[in-house]
Amino acid sequence: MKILIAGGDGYCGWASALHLSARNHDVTIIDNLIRREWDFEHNLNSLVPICTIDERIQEWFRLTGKKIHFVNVDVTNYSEICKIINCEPKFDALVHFAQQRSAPFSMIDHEHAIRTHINNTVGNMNILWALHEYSPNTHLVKLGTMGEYGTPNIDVEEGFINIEYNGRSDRLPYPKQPGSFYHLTKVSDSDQINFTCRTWKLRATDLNQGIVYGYSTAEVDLSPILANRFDYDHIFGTVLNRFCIQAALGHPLTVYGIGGQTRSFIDIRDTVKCIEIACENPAKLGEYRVFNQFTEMFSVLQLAQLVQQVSENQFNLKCKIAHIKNPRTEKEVHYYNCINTNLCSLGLQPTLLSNETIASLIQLSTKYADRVNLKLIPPQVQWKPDDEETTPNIT
Ligand code: NAD
Ligand code: USQ
Repeated sequence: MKILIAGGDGYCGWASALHLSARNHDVTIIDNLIRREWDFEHNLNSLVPICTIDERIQEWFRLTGKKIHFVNVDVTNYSEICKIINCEPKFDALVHFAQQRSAPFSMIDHEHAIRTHINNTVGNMNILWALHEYSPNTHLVKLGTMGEYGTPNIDVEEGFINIEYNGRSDRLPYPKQPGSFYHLTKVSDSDQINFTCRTWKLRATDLNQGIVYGYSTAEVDLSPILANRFDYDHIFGTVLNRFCIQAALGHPLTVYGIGGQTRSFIDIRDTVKCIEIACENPAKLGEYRVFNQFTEMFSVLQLAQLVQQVSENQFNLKCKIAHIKNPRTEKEVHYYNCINTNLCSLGLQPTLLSNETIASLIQLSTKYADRVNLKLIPPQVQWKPDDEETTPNIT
């Protein structure tokens, strides 16, 4: 298949581009490399050093003889995105990763919220318009997020829920309760995509992905020049990756509040498989389908305890769990049960979180420990109002 990967220089996008190219798909990456600029602007760095996109692509060609094309395109620039989507032969699938993806980044201040909103919402709408105008057969595979649903007191279905009301029934979009301006943009994207599938008969798969953890994939591991980013900072670092890095450094694990916040998780090795499955099993014309892309659910405290056990038992590292004041407005104890049958029924065989994976992340972190700026670990973006009750320090 001819596949366009928007955001292919990022954590999920780079691993997916390599995975699809390895399976003989004809891959083109578009990315405006803005994530590298945001890192620079906020003094952040990936734990693992990453090469330029040109070096990465050359190395992939050198090792495999497979060509990945790269074009520097900003998806918020409509004429640029139209030019790409209109080129012949048309793309079979467009995988859209190209967004500002950090909840804390979107909550820093008014300017960061607006930047996130414009980047994500305009970018998504440009892609939909360009597909409508130039390539309505191309299957849009869009990265959404499990955080669109929030933490309702009922099971979370895959995108839609059957409702009975006043003696009538319908299958309606599942109610959304996002927890940050970033997550809100994803809700808006889902509405836009659903609308354009109904109205213009586009075809799309909305992948509501859980929190991604891990580093290794078969392709990324082939060479240090193919290295992927691995974020540990308080803005882009996600919880399990952060805990593994903190354990390697002997830093207390930063559980926000009680740690009963339960979320959905997926190993990056499964992310790339899910993208392959979605591309190779396209939605029908006019169909908007939603897959919940995660394999397991854990509370933050459960993860901290797992990382603590592995660091103490396998590495003899002293590992403390620190319950620090939660900077976010979110429930710390709640019901959480999400359905994820769609991808499994198309063949996904989940890679479950293992002690080996945690150990490999601790080892990776130890290798690059001297690159860590400890000041980037404690949370600095606060969106819980100051007068709200705070959690006691129960280390
Ligand atoms: P990332 O920041 O590592 O990569 C995003 C890439 O998109 C970057 O290379 C960036 O330069 C590019 N980009 C951003 N705005 C762009 C624009 N306007 N034009 C062109 N390129 C642009 O993020 P990631 O972790 O790889 O996440 C990728 C997608 O997956 C995001 O949409 C994110 O919301 C979603 N997702 C990620 C996770 C996770 O845990 N990492 C979980 C669920 C969903
Ligand atoms: N948390 C801690 N300690 C930390 C970091 C986070 O306790 O050091 C807690 C947070 O309070 C939150 C949970 O862990 O309850 C998850 O936080 P996170 O930063 O790992 O993930 P989140 O902000 O939800 O965002 C990440 C990605 C985003 C993606 C989302 C998937 O950055 O792109 O959309 O995961 S989901 O959470 O399913 O919406």
